[in-house]
Amino acid sequence: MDSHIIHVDMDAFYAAVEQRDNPALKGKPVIVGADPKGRGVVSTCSYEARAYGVRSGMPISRAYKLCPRGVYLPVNMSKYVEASKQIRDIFYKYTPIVEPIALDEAFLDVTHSTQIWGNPKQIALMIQREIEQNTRLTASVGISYNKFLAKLASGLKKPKGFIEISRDNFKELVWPLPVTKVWGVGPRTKNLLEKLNIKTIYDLAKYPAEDLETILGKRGRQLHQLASGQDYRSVESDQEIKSIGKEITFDKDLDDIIIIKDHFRELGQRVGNRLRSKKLKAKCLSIKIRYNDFTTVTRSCSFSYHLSNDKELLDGAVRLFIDNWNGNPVRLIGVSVSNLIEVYSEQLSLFMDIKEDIIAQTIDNIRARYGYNIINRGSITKKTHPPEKEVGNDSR
Ligand code: TTP
Ligand code: MG
Repeated sequence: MDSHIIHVDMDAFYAAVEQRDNPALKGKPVIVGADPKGRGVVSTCSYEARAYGVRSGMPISRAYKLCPRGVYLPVNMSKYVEASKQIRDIFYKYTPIVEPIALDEAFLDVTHSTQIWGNPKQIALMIQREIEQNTRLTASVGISYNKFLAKLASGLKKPKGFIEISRDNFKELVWPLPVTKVWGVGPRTKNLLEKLNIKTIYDLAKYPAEDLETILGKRGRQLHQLASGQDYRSVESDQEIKSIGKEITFDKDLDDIIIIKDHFRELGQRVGNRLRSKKLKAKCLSIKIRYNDFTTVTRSCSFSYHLSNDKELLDGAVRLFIDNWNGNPVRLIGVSVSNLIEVYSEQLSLFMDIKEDIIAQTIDNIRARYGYNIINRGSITKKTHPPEKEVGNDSR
């Protein structure tokens, strides 16, 4: 039996909250983010501002050039968190299996809710209406039989989108879309695929999976599966900590691979330390690279079992970096882990690296007693000191 997955994503979230709270802003280009005279970026903007070409993540100075008459507002996080709580309460009314992805976005598995609430479309409609009634904000929803397609569906017709991708309309709706709509296809992969004459999701689905694997490795096969409408990831309903991450913004942009790799190892180690202090293990590792032009890529890999030792985390982070760096100067990097379990609930795996677990635990014990910088792994060559602008928290 197919799963029934709903993906909900609020429309122009921060900007919509600001417009709701100040009706004078309705219908105006509203840009939420850093000071327009400073070096920061746009967090988001209203659809009216998007008509001027303003986008999330763009340097705010550029947004100001594109839309000088816009209303520029600072981020007011507590208001967005409040709205986020309200929408999550609505989700949990319809299913316990909710995977929040961001403040304004979540996956819901409603497969077992249909007996009480009606078919998935009816449930999605109720959720969409209830969000609007309770928060006076609008959401777009996507309904499908897996996560990839549900998310794709919610983004197809924003704002206030309501689209179901079924097995019947999959080819008609999905195949004509550009490959960049497939999870994990950023500008670099897009260029690579273009050289193979793959422009649409249809082109990707029709390309032999074996050839894609030869060219792109394991990811090639995964992309092929997604393009064929297959995605076997389940909605992870963990209400505990969802991810642990550390980031660092460099004082000067870096392009020396050895130094950047060292920073990845350092972050990997810090993430490992945090993970173990919370008695957690992780199955998914992600890195973030923000280039000097502010384009940002995130890449992830999954381990075959849950782990928390530094070696695999830092080796994995460095591997992901080497595989994905385009050689341009880097402004910020990050390492995070997700898909977490508590250690006591873990099934012992035959493949677990016990030796590395013991090393990591020993290092933690020494650090807990004598301070973080007293000891380091031999693989880190740079003079170790805590990154000056390290940020990052556990997120739920
Ligand atoms: P998104 O859902 O990506 O964007 P959005 O809700 O503003 O607009 P859309 O209608 O296209 O969904 O992100 C949700 C919020 O997260 C967004 O309102 C602001 C914040 N955000 C940032 O702070 N920086 C970013 O780079 C992005 C993409 C989002
Ligand atoms: Mg959104």
